Amino acid sequence: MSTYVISDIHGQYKSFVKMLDLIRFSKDDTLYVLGDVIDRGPDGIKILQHLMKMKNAELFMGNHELLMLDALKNEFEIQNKNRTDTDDIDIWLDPCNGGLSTYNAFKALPAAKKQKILEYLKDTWVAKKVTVGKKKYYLAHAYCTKVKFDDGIKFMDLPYNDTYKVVWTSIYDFRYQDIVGEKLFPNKKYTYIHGHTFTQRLDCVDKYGRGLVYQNDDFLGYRIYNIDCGMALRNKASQLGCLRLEDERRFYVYLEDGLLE
Ligand SMILES: [Mn+2]
Repeated sequence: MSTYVISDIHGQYKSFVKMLDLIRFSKDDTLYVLGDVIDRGPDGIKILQHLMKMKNAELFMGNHELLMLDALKNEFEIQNKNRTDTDDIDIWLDPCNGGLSTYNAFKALPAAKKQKILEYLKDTWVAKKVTVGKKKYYLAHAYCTKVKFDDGIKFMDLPYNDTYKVVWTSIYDFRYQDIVGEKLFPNKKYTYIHGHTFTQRLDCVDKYGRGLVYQNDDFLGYRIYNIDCGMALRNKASQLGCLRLEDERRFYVYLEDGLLE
């Protein structure tokens, strides 16, 4: 019975399946997926559908899932070429966000399957507290919410702007902003685990330049892990990282197929 956390799979289905193999994921284990399952890589929808079938996997909202939900509010307009309010879909499909592969796969699905996916995305966690042994963890895609909650808070239960802040804020950019005096996270007893900012940006790499899980036991006074090892880059430095909470062991699958070069 182990607890695993992964993040930022970004459409790389094969790497995701390899990771489940590597950790020998079983029905007695729990998998927390901290968002950004979709976009950039080819198979985001396939990963979502896989997760939907897993009883012991829980998805968190990432900024890419939020982009998708916002964009698809306008799907009817786009299909009918009646483009009056399509900013959101343009933002999602812009190459800087890489939503096109996800959008094309979604568009090809029958209406009932589309509906199930959208319902699943709306039912995701934004933040959740998990206790493993004596250790307490706080999980979210990128940041935290100042809204108080017990064990976890879902997208539907949090005001939109709060979700937006949780999924888009990089704490590493925050560091250079003038927030001295404001608490970064709510409670120092927790270890904060997030993705969103690939660890190559923090120079946390192995000898091949591949992203490694970033651990900092004193990040402005907080214990943190960043487990986004750069699948978004789609190059030879890209890895999928996974953290097992019981012993904080890290697992890696480097990206083989799906490279941009
Ligand atoms: Mn992200």
